Amino acid sequence: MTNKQEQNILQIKHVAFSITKRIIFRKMKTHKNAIAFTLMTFCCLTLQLNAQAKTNSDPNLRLWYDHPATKWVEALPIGNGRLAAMIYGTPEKEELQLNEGTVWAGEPGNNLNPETGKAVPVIRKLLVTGQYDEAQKYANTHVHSTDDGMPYQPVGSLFIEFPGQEQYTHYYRDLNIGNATASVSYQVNDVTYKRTIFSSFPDQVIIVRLTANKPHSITCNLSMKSPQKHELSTNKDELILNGTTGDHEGKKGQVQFVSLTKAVLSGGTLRSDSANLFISNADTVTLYISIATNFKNYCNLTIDAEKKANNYLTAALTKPYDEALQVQKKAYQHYFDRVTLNLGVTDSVKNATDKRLEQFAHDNDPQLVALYFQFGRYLLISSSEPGGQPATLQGIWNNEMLPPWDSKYTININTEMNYWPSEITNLSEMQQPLFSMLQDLSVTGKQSARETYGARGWMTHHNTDIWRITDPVDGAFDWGLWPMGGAWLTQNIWSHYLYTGDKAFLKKYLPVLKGACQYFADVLQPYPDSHWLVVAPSDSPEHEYTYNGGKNAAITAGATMDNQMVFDLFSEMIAASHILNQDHSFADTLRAMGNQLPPMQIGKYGQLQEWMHDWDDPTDHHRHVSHLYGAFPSDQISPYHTPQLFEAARTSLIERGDVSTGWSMGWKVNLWARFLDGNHAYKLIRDQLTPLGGQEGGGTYPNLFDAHPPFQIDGNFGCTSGIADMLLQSQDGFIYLLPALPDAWETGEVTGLRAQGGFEIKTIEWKDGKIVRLIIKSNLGGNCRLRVNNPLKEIGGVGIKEAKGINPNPFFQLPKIKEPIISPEAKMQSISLKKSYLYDIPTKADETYSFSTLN
Ligand code: FUC
Repeated sequence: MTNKQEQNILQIKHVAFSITKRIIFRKMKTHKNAIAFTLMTFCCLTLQLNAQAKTNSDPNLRLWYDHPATKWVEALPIGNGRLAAMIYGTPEKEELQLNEGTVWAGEPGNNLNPETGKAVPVIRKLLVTGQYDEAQKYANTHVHSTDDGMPYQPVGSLFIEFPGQEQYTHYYRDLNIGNATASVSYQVNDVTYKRTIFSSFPDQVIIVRLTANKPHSITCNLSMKSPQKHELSTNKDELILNGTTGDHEGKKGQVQFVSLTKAVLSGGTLRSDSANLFISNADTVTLYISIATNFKNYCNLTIDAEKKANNYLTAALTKPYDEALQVQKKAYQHYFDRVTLNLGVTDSVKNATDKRLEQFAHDNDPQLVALYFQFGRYLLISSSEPGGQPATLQGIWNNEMLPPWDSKYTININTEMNYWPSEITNLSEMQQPLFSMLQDLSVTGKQSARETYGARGWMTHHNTDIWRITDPVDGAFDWGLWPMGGAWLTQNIWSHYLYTGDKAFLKKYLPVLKGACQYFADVLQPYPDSHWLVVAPSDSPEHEYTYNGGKNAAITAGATMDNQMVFDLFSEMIAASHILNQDHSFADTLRAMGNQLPPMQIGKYGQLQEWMHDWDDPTDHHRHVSHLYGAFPSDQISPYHTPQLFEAARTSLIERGDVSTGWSMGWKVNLWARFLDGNHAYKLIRDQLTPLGGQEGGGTYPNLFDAHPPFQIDGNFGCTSGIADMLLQSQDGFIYLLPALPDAWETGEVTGLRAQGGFEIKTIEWKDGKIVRLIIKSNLGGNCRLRVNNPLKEIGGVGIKEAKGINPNPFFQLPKIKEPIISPEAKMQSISLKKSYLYDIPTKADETYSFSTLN
């Protein structure tokens, strides 16, 4: 059966299932029919099994290569949110470069320097009197924290040498993202060797299985290397590495880690010396790699690392290999199988992944986009599991002691971008580590709020790390004195609520949201000659402006992005207070202050102004497009509700250009989706899926890691989110299906995406750009307002009607955006929107609704 046939059968089963389920539900309501329930459970199981069989065997869910990796960015990543490896797949010497999520340099402690607190009032005064350049110079000399954050660091590498295997044939290696296993196979002297490697979430170990198709064929030596301070030893069949992380910028490396590699043989013999294991003539070898550290939380390093590593290992050894593989697949597929994407398959799919990437600009290879999309989901599951640390700048994969930007959390775009795909691509649980970090920051960030700014609540600047530092990093300059980290990160609390309707979650995190608001309620400053309140000092991330005919500064008061973010933050707290019926008087204060935030402004080129003054330069291609936060990820700029701002934001994006750093292109895919221009969004995907070196700026490495360059994982996540946003949006008061479909994807199917209001878009199938089949599950009930580009009819007659007025569903309420101030020089054009149809469907919780095209 071809993959296409397999998918068709699955689709037919989906329809059959939803119809059967509807009939059965009706029956259950009237007769409480037990037989019907059994039948439904059977249907559910059959479907689940089919979906699983599909992802297990789908050849389109593989990154594969016909040669070993020679560079780190060719190696293939596995991970369970805590334990990760990069696999090179070299026959004669395998390398597994190992990471554990809590192996960071340094020790607990914040990075406050009292000098910053003293400098803030001086900088503020210079800013409000228009002395920007002077404010910048003063900040540059006076803002220096005690440290600039600690680097995330590697554990080391496990090497498996296979003497005499330098000459091989029939080489193949892959990463199957359908079941999260990597494999390598090749032939030496008529013997076929195979390696299967995975990082198990249920068992918390990495397992390497070595097999050969002839008995007694596996002879190999195991050793380890680490760039950390470490000691190597062995204990019979176990290779042991004890290490301590690096000192950095005055902080002592205090994370102790233990790596245990246990070899289990069938057949053959094993001997060891002080630092190596030697295996001879085995039939199969299974290696269990267990790593643990003394890290308990950001302020506590009291875990017994050796005991923890031993406990994981002992427990893992009780399970037969096949069972360990099955439980890992099941745990992974629980998340991964929720979404499928089919954009069509061409012959290009037969080529190795690196060849496809090279040819993507010239080939018709829609499946590479689907693979890249699913790879983003794979990376999020593998680097951000509940209970672990949030995905860093490189996810969880890093081989350097001093990685780029320390591979820490850059929170003026990059960490937020990591989580953009989480809700829409049905991986809501993967946000848990981020929420947990927010809770930590709401404690450590109180110190910065109080001591650096004299404010209540909590705050953080543009970087943090595992110790949850909150004061400026790398000086003031174009980046450091940006007090908005808390404001941006907390948006995820609200969007999680909008997607899930989880009130208990909202209640739990309300203190975090409230603390972030308290800080801004205390620090907003009156803007001269106006009634406005603004954030000062701040910057529009990493971007300088030129004023007074040639002076430069980045430090500013009232950057557009800050106004937008404080507006969101306050609106969210006001809404949360209403939903949870608490903090009403604080909400009133925020309402009054929110009314004094400046409106967005449209400058002389018709652009959305990035700053309070019309300083924008239309020839500037800076990678950050911070003022467009209002269009994505926020919902303040809309073609339907704020058309002038929509047009201005679009003009700004056109002027910024397309090709840029990897993550910048990822952001632009989302923005072009929000501007309802599928072809432009697709152009950005092409730019991003360009091998590095093929253009100025970023692109993609052979292992599909995003290239800033260097590797940053944010671009992977940004583009994954953008692809989803081209197919589904729900921020604008309705659910828009296929809002930005490019001509290149005229036929396809996506299953399992999520929308605000607890709607799961079980299936959208389209042909020639038109939806032909649609299945939506309502988890919370309520009005489902749909916008579609072709007319639909509901199957089952629950009542689809043309939508009118404001959407009554509480998850789709839009805050009122102030009218923009428009420069008299701006030549505004009115926007023209594609014809679309707006429907209302009343839904009940846990019911599924099917639609087809209206011919
Ligand atoms: C921001 C960006 C850089 C880089 C760094 C990690 O500072 O401006 O381009 O991505 O984060």
